Amino acid sequence: AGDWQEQGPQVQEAPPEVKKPPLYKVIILNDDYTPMDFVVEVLERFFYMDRARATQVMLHVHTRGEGVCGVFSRDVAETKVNQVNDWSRQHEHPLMCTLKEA
Ligand code: TYC
Repeated sequence: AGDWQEQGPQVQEAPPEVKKPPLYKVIILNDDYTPMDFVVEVLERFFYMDRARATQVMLHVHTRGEGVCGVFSRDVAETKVNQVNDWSRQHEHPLMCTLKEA
């Protein structure tokens, strides 16, 4: 008696020890100036899309205003956003990428 290991079913189940980390969507925004080819190349380079998928996402963004490039941990999502925005600025395009909690 008193040994917790013998209490079996009476012992209350512990809450889950580890919460899943929140996920973030990386969103790409439309603008009037960035060339379509450049957007397709960004999606291939930073999000590993094939040409068909990258073209589909680019056209979705072009017609709808924004679109999801992928869903990642916060660290990875922030890195992708910075990489895309830096790359676009280096190439003097106004293309904008941002984060949204998934
Ligand atoms: N709207 C741009 C054009 O007509 C193309 C474009 C697509 C720009 C997607 C940004 O995220 C974007 N050249």
